[in-house]
Amino acid sequence: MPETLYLFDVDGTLTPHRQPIDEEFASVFLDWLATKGCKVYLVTGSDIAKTTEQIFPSFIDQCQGLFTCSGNVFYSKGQKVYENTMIIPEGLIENLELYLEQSEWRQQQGNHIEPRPGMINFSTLGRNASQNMREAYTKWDAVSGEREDIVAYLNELHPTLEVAIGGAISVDIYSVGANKGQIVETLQDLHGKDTNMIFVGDGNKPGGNDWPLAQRLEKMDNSQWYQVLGPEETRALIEYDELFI
Ligand code: M1P
Repeated sequence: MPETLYLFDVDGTLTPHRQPIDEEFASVFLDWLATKGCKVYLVTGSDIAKTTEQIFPSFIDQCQGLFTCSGNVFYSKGQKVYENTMIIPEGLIENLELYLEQSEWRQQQGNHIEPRPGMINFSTLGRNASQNMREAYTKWDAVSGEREDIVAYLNELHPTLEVAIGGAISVDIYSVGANKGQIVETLQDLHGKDTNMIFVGDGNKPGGNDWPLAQRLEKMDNSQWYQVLGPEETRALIEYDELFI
């Protein structure tokens, strides 16, 4: 009998963007995991430092593993299993700096270009921004379409890269194929080719950072993906036992 693995994005799916998980939801989730004996993997675009600010250690320990940086780093049983490196194409950093200079968003808060293992995170607002500033930028971006413009700008200049809209204020940049979809091979190596996979994410739409994983699962008979608008919808899927193939 093939195993079923449950895969969850973090920001926007288990937690509000860059916020800790709601304690009551965490308890509902961990009860479900324990009662049903579910094998859970977390799959985030974020890095380990931010993820452990949002998801407490005993929660992570009850999962089978944690993929960070869009699948470019993998942790299991408290150990790092692998970490990919990105070869940064010539001119990319200069192109990002130029975009920043010319951006119409002028309240720039610092830490705009964040290299992570296997990827770069870019934000014209900057990762040092307060929660209020993040919310102001997200509203402005929805009207101005700045992040979609960044994607188009980089796609034009760097065809060897993929650029995805992940969280609320930034884009994630990685080499073609170094996206969340890459975790499928790792999981099949660990659990077998016929493993069933169920994925829940908030970015399962073209251009979103969950989309490559959803697309990869689409090609498998024994898998399913769910798009949510936030942690409340993820909680409802769990409470109403809606996660099945
Ligand atoms: O995991 C989703 C994203 O979460 C954060 O995005 P933002 O700060 O834009 O809300 C970032 O860590 C980003 O890399 C990540 O993809």
